[in-house]
Amino acid sequence: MRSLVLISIVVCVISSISIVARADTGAETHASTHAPIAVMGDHVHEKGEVMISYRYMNMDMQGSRLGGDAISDNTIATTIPNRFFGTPGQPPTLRIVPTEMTMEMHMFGLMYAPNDSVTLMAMLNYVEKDMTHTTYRGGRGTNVLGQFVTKTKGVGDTPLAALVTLANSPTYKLHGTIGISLPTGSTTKEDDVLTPMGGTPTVRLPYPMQLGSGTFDPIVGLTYTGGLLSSDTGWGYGAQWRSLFRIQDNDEGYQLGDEHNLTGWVNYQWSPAVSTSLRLNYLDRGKIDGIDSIIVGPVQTADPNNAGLKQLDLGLGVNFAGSGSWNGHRLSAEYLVPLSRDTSGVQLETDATMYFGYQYAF
Ligand SMILES: [Cu+2]
Repeated sequence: MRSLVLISIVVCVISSISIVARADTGAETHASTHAPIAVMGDHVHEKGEVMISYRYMNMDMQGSRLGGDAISDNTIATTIPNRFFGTPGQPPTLRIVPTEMTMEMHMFGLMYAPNDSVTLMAMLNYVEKDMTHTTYRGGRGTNVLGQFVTKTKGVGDTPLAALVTLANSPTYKLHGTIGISLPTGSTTKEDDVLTPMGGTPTVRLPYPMQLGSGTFDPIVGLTYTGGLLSSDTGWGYGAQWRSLFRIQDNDEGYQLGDEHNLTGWVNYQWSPAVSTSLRLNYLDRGKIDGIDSIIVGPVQTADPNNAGLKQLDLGLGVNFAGSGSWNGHRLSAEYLVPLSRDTSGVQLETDATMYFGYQYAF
């Protein structure tokens, strides 16, 4: 994770030097006209314009949390009840404790504006997840039997959206988002686990390790950008509301929780080629409704109640916009750290999320 941040910083610095060196040819694109890179569907295009983009995300989670407080692995293993206790072979408490998770996502985006008031966008996501666990020996006590890692990778869900311009004045812009997330991500991924009795069966992995929702999920949102829209240096700002609704159960018998995202940012454009940003992001994710009867185990992630989350993140970002022969090219990075987290039940906690993006409009 640390090396990734360093690599990103180095790439950004090198690119900024090359882009700034070309800036004297007269910039047509401005660094601050886009939101920080982790904000999706933040801008619209003019008639006939196409944009391709690639974003990389790395989310790092370590240690667990119950509500607003950290909880130790030993406490989970000895005190948190196992909802499956009573079925054969299930211990009374959660004897398998996730200790760490990394989620990486490669996002390939396409935007196209058939006219000046509508921009269409699609995103193809490739997801890789791995989760490390500690298995405690038998039904009680704090003796550790061993550790194991489960891994999944593949295509995630595919959002399609139309961004509709509602206002386009010299001082601010406003557009609405309406779309749908297609269930292209798997909900039936399996891997080997280590049980408290020492078995290593192949099982369907718990909810956070699956790649998609299994449902068609409507997306709605509203994005406002203001301040600096044409001058070379100065402040800009923006805000976005975006919600993803779950309106049906998937084939496995459950639906993931709705996701509501509210974010606001300010950015300062140092030159047409470079801007930096500060952002607050609030995520409210509901708990899972229903249950996949195949997902059973003495582990927090197998309980649909351990899925709701309210989290406030602070994001630091940088945007570079090319000019001259690099006009239309953008390079961006954003680093998010949580300011507050409140989980429903026991969950791994997010420690940091890194985004890196490249965009090219023509
Ligand atoms: Cu675009």
